[in-house]
Amino acid sequence: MSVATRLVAFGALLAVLFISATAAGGALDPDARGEEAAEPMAGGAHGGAGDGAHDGAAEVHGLAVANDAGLQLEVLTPELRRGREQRLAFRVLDERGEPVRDYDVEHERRMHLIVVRRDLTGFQHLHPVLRADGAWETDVELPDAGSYRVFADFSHDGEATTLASDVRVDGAADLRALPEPATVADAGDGYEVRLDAGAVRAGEEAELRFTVTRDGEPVGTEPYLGAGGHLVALREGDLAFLHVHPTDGLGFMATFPSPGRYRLFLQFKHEGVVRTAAFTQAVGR
Ligand SMILES: [Cu+2]
Repeated sequence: MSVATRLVAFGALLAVLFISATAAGGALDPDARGEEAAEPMAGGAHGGAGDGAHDGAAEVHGLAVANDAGLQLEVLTPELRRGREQRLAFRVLDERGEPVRDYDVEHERRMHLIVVRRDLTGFQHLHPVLRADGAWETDVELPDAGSYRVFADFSHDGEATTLASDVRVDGAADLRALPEPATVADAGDGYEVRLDAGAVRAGEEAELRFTVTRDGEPVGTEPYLGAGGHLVALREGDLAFLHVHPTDGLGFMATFPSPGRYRLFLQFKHEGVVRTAAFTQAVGR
């Protein structure tokens, strides 16, 4: 075969492949099928999600901007300036592209917004307000430049969901290495938090227990968001967001999905003020 002939033959083959791919795509596209044909696939997808829910706390969240249920996080202010208070706005769109307006109350709020820079510094936990147009907004001040991850943690139709996206803060970012694992963290104003986690292994449920002192004296913390405190755990590298379950006091059950390092942000309330202590947790095999 001459080169030209081969090219023609190859072109014809490509055309055939393209047509069959298009046909297959059409067959798989739910919009191109009748309601009946689409049903088994939708059922299968839901079955998968249901199985995932039974996997327990090892599931990771916060890696995607959209989920299987068709919900999508849209940040309306993807670019912010540093060092000044400004408006951060976002919305959650449903499968039809309409803003979700009906949220379930979880941990006393309908929306929890976690903001943290990509190097796991600058953690903030905010409670935005739902506007009449279906967007959420909150004031935020980001003192340092860099790329920030924003996690919208909420429940809709009885399903807890964490969607995430990024916002940029212009300027030269002074990115920092993750601090070494430690069992004591400074929470400011003389508050110190101690972590007792024992040996934590990937895939095994672990109890994380915190105790708070101020100037060396034990502190009895006040309820915060319907529990003894609030804990956010993020994985180093991809900032996967772990769901943790409060037990009693400042105790939490968490399952770390993989070996490596995680940053724990414990929030507690004392004398009406919410404080944050951050720990690096090493998770073994
Ligand atoms: Cu919250």
